[in-house]
Amino acid sequence: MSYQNPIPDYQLLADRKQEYMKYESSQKLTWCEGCGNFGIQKALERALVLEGITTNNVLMCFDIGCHGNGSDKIAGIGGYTLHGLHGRIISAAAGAALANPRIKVVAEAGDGGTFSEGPGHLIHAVRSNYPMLFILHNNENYGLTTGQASAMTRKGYPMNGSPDGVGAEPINACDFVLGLKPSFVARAFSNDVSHMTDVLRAGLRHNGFAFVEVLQTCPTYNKATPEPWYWDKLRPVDQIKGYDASNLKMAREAAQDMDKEIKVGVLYQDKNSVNFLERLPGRKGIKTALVDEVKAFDIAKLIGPYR
Ligand SMILES: Cc1ncc(C[n+]2csc(CCOP(=O)(O)OP(=O)(O)O)c2C)c(N)n1
Repeated sequence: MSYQNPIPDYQLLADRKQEYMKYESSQKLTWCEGCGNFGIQKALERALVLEGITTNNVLMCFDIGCHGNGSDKIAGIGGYTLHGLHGRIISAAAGAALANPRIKVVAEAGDGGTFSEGPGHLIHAVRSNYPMLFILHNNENYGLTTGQASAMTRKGYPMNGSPDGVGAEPINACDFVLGLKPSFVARAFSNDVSHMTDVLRAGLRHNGFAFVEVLQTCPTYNKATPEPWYWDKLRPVDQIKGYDASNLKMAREAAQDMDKEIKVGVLYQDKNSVNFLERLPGRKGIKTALVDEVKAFDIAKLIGPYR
């Protein structure tokens, strides 16, 4: 390990043990041994509890994939989860976030779903600045369907279905999103739970679309970058003298290098971010949420003749 972890807020977590236990589920987690999803789930649970967000005040949305198998194994008591279609979870989560801004919306998806099936949804969520936290589980492959190459797989690395490797360069997720003038971009490592907890806490507090890429170990299918490969390269930006997370140009430079040094932490944040709902002229001065304004409407007469 090349740097010192911040000391996590153990006392506060201990004080809130009852809340924490509500996020724990008695169901068996079926991820492979050493899978980074365990760490991501733990960090998210801790971040929610430390931010004082109870299970009935959050909607957790999952895409299809290995990470999505966590959807029925979190928030076991009184929590709300949604398991969507592959590559489409951002749009479903955004709808929920806009309909009821009083709840916190968190969406999670793999690199396959996000950057092959659903990049259009990601692009417009960033531009629109929907109020939600999005966690990209980047294990550099399609995990659930047993290790095919994704848009994040390293060039030339043999995978199931492409034994000679793919010829295309992988997409750098943070650099891609930073090119869209986002309001929040961060990166973390799945096996550094305390650092990731801090990053997710910052994302939960952000007013707008908070994009967090988690570099996720996948010992079963991604042999190119095993756990020690990451530890040797991680560099938290808050330990870099003069690093300014409000400077988009600096953030892009920091995001680009993924071989010599991998920058982690909040790479970029616009602290004056104005979210999608706040920007809508038609919603100015309206105190109610869209869910309060929905009225019951009897459609029986409309469908009557076709029953
Ligand atoms: C539109 C669509 N395309 C393909 C599939 C088949 N499929 C299900 S899971 C999966 C792989 C998921 O990979 P990723 O999104 O990276 O998540 P991971 O399993 O690695 O967490 C695929 C291709 C699908 N369910 N829906």
